Amino acid sequence: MRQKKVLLIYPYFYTGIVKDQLFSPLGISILAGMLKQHKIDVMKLDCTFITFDEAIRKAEAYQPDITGIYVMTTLAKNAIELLKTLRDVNPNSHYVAGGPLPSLYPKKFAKEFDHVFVGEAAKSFPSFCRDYFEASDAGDFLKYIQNEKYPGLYGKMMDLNDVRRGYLSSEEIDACPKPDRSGFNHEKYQELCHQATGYKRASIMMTYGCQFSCDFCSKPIFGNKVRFRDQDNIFEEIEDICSYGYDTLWIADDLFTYNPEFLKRFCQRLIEEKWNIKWSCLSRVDGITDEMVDLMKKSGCYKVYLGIESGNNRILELMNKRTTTNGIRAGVQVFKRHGVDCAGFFIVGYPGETIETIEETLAFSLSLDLEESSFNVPYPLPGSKLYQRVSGISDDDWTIENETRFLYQSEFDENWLKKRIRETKEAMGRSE
Ligand code: B12
Ligand code: SF4
Repeated sequence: MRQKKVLLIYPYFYTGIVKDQLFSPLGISILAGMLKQHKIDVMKLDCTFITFDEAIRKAEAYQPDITGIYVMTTLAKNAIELLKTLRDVNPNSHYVAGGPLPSLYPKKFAKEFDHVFVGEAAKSFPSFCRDYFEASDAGDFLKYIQNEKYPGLYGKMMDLNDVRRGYLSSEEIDACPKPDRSGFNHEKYQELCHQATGYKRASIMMTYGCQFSCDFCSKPIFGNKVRFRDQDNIFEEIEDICSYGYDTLWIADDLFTYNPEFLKRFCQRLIEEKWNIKWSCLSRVDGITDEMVDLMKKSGCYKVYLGIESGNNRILELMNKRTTTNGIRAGVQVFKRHGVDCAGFFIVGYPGETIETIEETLAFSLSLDLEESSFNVPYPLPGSKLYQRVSGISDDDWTIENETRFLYQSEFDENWLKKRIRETKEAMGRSE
């Protein structure tokens, strides 16, 4: 009998706009690692450096029995276009959607796809593929599917209330094999990143989930429950990443620096085992101590990306950030004292802001003496509280990439904001 095959697609086509934030797709690598463990033939189709037509040709040549497509906000259009064309060229494949957007809108995606996976799918999707392939009658398997066996599985004939959303426990996460990073165009990823930053960075996740509830944030996959990976597993994965020629890690966790014990163990191991790699991460500004940052720096941390958001306490409260401007300043100073570069993310033009609070944010950003700042208008991400408050957003609007453009009717003038952002960035350049 012909070996059954799964195709996993990451439907992003490189636009040339982003230079330093390109990473090979981690979600489908995790699924592929697990599928291989089940002895299933799998191909990852990363569209980043190929064209739409090439993607279709590769998918057609592979003739998969199941085709899984990752979808997040900005990739929905590409995903649907690929799906429509693939249904013509590979009509017998079973089409499945997963990732942040289908997790938020399973009903909508189930209209287009044969099945949808909501949330973390590292265990459930590969089990579904295995059981589908092993079933003596695939049609019956789908007809009488026991969705409680596959957490997150949803199909249009199912009741959404029956979807059992799965969050893996730390033990389950650790039991997964390492992500399968083979076959990506690592040379191109490294070349572009090196040109832009001097580093060859790969992304990795060590902790899952975030317990905070910021007003603008959406956490459709990993939710609020924080889980930590076993550090032996993490270091095995780092070894694998280095074997592809990467010299730097971008830790994509929402709250990597939030647990001092976990952070300390990670840094100490990097130092003791002389890994000699660089790393950067996202971080909050609260709970940061000199002892922590000293270890971070000594272990190779060169930069942190901080969600600062605003320079006004009322707006920080409105955003439910649970920080204050004094706390932010203190946190930034700790990083700077130890020579860790700071990049700050700011949101300007939040519903409830005034021209004065925007000006305060811009002035605050300058006063912090950050190495890098990025200013965005609020993006009402589906799944966030902000999204529920603003209206008039259509899916077609989500084609933005690093643009200062409101996706809803705002009282603030985009051109004025663009000008003030440009001026602030120029002033930042002058002070360097
Ligand atoms: C790394 C990252 C990026 C990288 C992406 C590079 C890359 N190739 O991965 C960069 C920095 C470029 C980026 C940019 C943006 N990002 Co981003 N990013 C992340 C981040 C921090 C980690 C992603 C990751 O690797 N996760 C780890 C893997 C294991 O998780 P995963 O991919 O979700 O996969 C799991 C499931 O989704 C599922 N799954 C995944 N694929 C598939 C496929 C199938 C078939 C199935 C069944 C299941 C399945 O199984 C996996 C294992 O459980 C997430 C936040 C987060 N914590 O996940 C945000 C996140 C995905 N990004 C987000 C956003 C909004 C953006 C931007 C639009 C931001 C902006 N304003 O510019 C841009 C858009 C970029 C673009 N190209 O279109 C949102 C998406 C929200 C949404 N509702 O869609 C997230 C969730 C952050 C957030 N909370 O707001 N991002
Ligand atoms: S913005 Fe950061 S801290 Fe706030 S809820 Fe989202 S991931 Fe958590």
